[in-house]
Amino acid sequence: MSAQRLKTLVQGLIVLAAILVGVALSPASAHAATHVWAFAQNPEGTYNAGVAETWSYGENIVAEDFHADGWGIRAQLQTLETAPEGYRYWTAAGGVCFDDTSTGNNGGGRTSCERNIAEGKTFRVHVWASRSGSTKWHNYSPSLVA
Ligand SMILES: [Ca+2]
Ligand SMILES: [Ca+2]
Repeated sequence: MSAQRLKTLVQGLIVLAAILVGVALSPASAHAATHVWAFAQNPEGTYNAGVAETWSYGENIVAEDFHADGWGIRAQLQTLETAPEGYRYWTAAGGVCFDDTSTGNNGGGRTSCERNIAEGKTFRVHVWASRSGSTKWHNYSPSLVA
């Protein structure tokens, strides 16, 4: 190999290394959301009934009812699906996770529910307040990729 070709090869490797470092440090991968939550609040935003959280790794739900006000907190995961016609929609995935102020007290007042979403699927958590079959204050977290 001539000195000139060796020099060209080394320069090429330096450029390649710079590209790889750039990819590794790109903000898109460094700041991808891995944990999201949603609050069940009244429309005025003056009362926060509870929270539901989920994670992109493990996809479990943690629900917490904040007040002994007669209303419990329920939460359920939803996955983003594509209809044959091409439109997208959210659909419930897995069971409903329930917490009230007399439940989950060995977990700091929170109730954990084990869930699983298929790898690569987009999902979110739906939270709402419920009492004797009535529901209110439905809310949805930002989405995550499992
Ligand atoms: Ca409550
Ligand atoms: Ca509780």
